[in-house]
Parts: sequence; structure tokens; C-alpha cells
Amino acid sequence: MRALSSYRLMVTLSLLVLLAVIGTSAHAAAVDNLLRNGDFEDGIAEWELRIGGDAIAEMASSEGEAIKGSKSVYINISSVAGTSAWHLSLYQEGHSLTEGVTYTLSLWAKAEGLRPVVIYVEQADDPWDEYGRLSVEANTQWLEFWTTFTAATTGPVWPRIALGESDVNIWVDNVRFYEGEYVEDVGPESAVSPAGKSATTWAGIKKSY
Ligand SMILES: [Ca+2]
Ligand SMILES: [Ca+2]
Repeated sequence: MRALSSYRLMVTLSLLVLLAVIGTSAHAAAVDNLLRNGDFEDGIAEWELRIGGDAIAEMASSEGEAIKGSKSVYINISSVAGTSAWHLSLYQEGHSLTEGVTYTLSLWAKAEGLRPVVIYVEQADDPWDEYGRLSVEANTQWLEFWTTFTAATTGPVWPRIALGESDVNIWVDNVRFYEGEYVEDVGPESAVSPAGKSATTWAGIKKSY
């Protein structure tokens, strides 16, 4: 009787360990982020804010808002009068694509109100093709947005977060650019509801609670 109880205990413990391992691996998904300082814990280092047209804006490190770590980037937009989405964009230099490889660009954003955000990866030379272009709406909660595409050519690119369609200020955190399909970010418990999917590009939105 005692031997049977021990056996049952061992089986139960083994199952618990197995479940723990499965649970851990499902939540510990880490990607090889091609971006530098994607989590903005090093302030705004490595990031550029393109300001074109008549846009008036500036970016700064924010210690008051973050979805990962303790900092994010805050983009204070005074005016987007006379601009297009691409006139005002957060981006990073020094990246390239390899033809035939699938990439995902994802980010977390929180705004001071509803506002459009356009994310894509732009070829950094003629003909300036765009990959994975996705228009989403940020709001006052932290949301994760992502777009996945397969590169048609090899060459330098700029991962872009275009903000020229609204002067509503916004925080951005944990931007990731990596090879492969979307991998759930390591973070708070969340629900996933993909927004759309096509043959080569799909995108989604994840709410954080
Ligand atoms: Ca951060
Ligand atoms: Ca503003």
C-alpha cells in the first residue's frame, strides 16, 4: 500500500514537473532581436525621429511608462499639419533584409488618445519598396502590434513606425525586429486576437491587461 502511494506520488510529481516545463517554454519565447536598444532601457540611443513636411515633434526617454523594463520612448507631437504618415517616423539605421527570408516587426504602443500608427520596413535605396505595411490604431492602453512579411530582395532597410497622421502623443516600447513568424512577447498575461492574414503578410494586435 505504501509502495503504491509512493508510486502515485512520483507519477503526480512527474506530471507537475512536465506541466511546469511546458508552461515555462510557452512563456519564455525569446527572439534574436535585430534592433539595438529595442526596449529603450538605454534611453533613446540608436533611434532616430524623422521629421519632414511641416511636422513639429520631439522624442524623449520616458521613465513613467513602460511595458518592458522601466523606460519607453515618448514622442511629443505638436503638429502634423501638412504632413503624410511617413513624414514623422521613429526608425533605426543599420538593418538589411535577405531575399526569401521571413521577418516580423512588432512593437508595443500606448497613446494619450485614439490615433493611427503605420508600421512597415522600408527599403533604404531606390525603389524604396515597403514591406509588411500595416495601419493600426493605438489607444490609451499598452497594445502590441506586429507585421510579418517575406523579403523579395536583399539590401538595406529602415524599420519604421510612422506617426504623421495625428498629433496625439504616444509611447512606444519593446520594438522587436526578427527573422521568422510572430513570437509572443514575454510580458504580462494577455489575450491574442489576430486582426488579419494574407498569403505573405499577416498582422495582429495583442492587448495587455
Ligand atoms: Ca522599456
Ligand atoms: Ca500632441
